[in-house]
Amino acid sequence: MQGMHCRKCGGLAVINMRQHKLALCEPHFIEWVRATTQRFIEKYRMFEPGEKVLVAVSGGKDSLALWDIVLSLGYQADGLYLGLGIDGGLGYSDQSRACAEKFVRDFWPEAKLHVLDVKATYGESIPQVAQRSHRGRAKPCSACGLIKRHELNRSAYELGYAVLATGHNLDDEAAVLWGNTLHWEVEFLARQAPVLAADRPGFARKVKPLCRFYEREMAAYALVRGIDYVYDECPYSVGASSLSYKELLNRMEQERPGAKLNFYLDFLRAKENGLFARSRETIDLHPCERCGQPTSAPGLCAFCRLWANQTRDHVIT
Ligand code: Q46
Ligand code: ZN
Ligand code: ZN
Repeated sequence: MQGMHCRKCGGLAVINMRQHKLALCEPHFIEWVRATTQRFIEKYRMFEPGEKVLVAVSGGKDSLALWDIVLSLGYQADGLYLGLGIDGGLGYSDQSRACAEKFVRDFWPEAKLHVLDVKATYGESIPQVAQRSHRGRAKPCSACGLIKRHELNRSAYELGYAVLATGHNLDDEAAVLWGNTLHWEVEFLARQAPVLAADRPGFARKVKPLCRFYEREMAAYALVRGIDYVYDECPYSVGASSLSYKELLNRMEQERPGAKLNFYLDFLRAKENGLFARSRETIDLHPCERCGQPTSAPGLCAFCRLWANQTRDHVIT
């Protein structure tokens, strides 16, 4: 960053965003991130002042940055931490929870951090349930993804939040898009968007306010704000195909700044112009007989089948 100057004030720049041809100093970068997020919230009609937002907080940089940005913009936002019970020898889940708790204490003590521990609720941690179900022979990721989606949905519903916000950044979204395109997962492509309308009345709308920010922009934001976050990735993410997709997209970005952003934005534009419009209609979703969340399976949804013999005796705090 040596020699770079802030475009707004001429001070020393802390970040140079080649794709935007924009270098900014610390205060102007913070201001730019917040104003840009506000613009995305409005553009995609994510939420409005007065709507209660629940931020899914993992303890990583993106979700903590998201929570910080949304609160600094004046929205009413609380956090939800899902305890997955993942250790990996490093105490990954414990560390993540400690970062989330420290963030609230240090920055926004008036905000509420809800905590839902999977093992305390259902009797088994994610690695344990994955082990006994057919879903997790090699890695618990597919059971984990299913459980996280279901429990975030349920929590937002039971706690009365209209909006559920997640910290997916552009690198995440572009990698998912790449994977879905590579395998022509038309139904997934049809559902990939910055905003997903509520599945049913009473359920939360799902939003991704950071979906147009590069991962390095969010890392820089967390750094300049002094947010402590868990640096380690989940131990099960090693070897995930999404990581190799990210590397590939980074190589493209290196050669052509903005390539990643254009890949994602062109996709959104194609969707706006009607691509996949018909495939959405053909997905037959109905409420699960046990939990009421939408499913395409007859009877119980995949989540409820996973815990078919378990009873739930614990609520979200
Ligand atoms: S799915 Fe898999 Fe992640 Fe769950 S087990 Fe870890 S890597 S946390 S995004
Ligand atoms: Zn400046
Ligand atoms: Zn169900």
